[in-house]
Amino acid sequence: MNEIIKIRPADPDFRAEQNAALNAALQEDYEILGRRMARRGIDIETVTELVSRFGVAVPSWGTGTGGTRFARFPGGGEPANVFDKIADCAVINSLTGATPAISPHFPWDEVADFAELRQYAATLGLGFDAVNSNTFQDHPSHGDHPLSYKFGSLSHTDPAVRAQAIRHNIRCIEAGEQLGSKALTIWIGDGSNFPGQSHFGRSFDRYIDSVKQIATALPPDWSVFLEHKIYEPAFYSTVIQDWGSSLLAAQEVGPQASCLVDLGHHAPNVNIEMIVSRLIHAGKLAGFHFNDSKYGDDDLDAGAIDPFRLFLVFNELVDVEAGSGFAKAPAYMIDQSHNVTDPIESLISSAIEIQRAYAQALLVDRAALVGFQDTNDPMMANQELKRAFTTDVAPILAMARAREGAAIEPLAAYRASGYRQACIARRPVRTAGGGGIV
Ligand code: AFD
Ligand code: MN
Ligand code: MN
Repeated sequence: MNEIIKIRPADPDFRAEQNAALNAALQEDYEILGRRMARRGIDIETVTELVSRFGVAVPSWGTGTGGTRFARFPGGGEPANVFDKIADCAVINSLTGATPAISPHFPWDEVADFAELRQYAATLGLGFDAVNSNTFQDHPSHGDHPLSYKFGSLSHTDPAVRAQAIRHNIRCIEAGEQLGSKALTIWIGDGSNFPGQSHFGRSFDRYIDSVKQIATALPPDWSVFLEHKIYEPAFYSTVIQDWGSSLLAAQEVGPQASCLVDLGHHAPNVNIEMIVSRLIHAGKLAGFHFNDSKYGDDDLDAGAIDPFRLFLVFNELVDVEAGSGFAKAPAYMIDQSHNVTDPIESLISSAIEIQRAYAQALLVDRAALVGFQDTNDPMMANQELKRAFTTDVAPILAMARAREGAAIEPLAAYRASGYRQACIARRPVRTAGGGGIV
């Protein structure tokens, strides 16, 4: 069905060939780092093992070129359908060894036979992460959505539109069951552009009522993740605009509902790592959509702008892991828009940056940090975090990849593979278009 998958990144011999020239230097760097870490009482092998087990899901929509409100400049060889998207995800996973699952979006990724889709992904070593519903745009070519979402979906004033959006979310759960997913992520664009346009309280009540109805369709081992976003497409008020609204809603919906943190969905300068801590306290941290930003929901590559913030988020997560542990492990997913890069390269780079932040957070001496906190020593407490953050953990990441048969240098191997050129030759040309944020 998709002969492109036979192309080199998926071939272990190709990766071994690429690694051959790099193995000796890696071994040397890894040994030196191991000795440095041992002096601080950290066993490098323990960290490498944890890094190897770390996985982050790739969004199916991230494999295509994104756009801004103004334009989209299509890249070459973009995926034409969900099978192509899965093939691209398999390339990312085979080179990084860090992205074992794909997160589908409906109806964009709708197929007639979900069992076939699951099977296809499994043959490429991929599973399915959270399924995403889409009631933030209209789907005129899709029979399930005759009514418009222009004025909202789950919080719409018209019960018929709400019912249509609820039905769509339930269908997403049904599709996800066939794919082996365990969670539904709901992000809505509902909100208002003008003061007075909508009633804050009533629209929030309607949203909660709708999500409660969706939650009744969840299998017992499933979760529903509520994703907040401060603004856009609504510019005055958004129904689930912040973690407070998200938490209130999740608490009312019940134990299967929790709050998803997309790093780009906050006001500038907000302390996201503290929000993470508060959601952990409430037992309501669902997981993440990783990306980076400078001004708003920029959807830039994870770690591209502020890697220290990414590290501080992981510092909170590792703190829990090292202590009481999570009742349910947070879901890790990337959510970015690639406007000027090859999406596969951006996703490879982001997966590595996320893994890097995790590895750095594992290097924090937790007992020492607590000591500095409890004795009110801000300088040394901060130094402890900085020491972990400034440690070059690249040899750990590369060794984890080498041992898994992934690529020591994934971006270089990807470029050497000629995969994109093969896609350009085989996939239909996409025409340039108007705006479109996705
Ligand atoms: C949006 C949101 C949400 C959505 C995705 C797809 O973050 O996760 O599902 O991007 O466009 O900005
Ligand atoms: Mn998101
Ligand atoms: Mn977003």
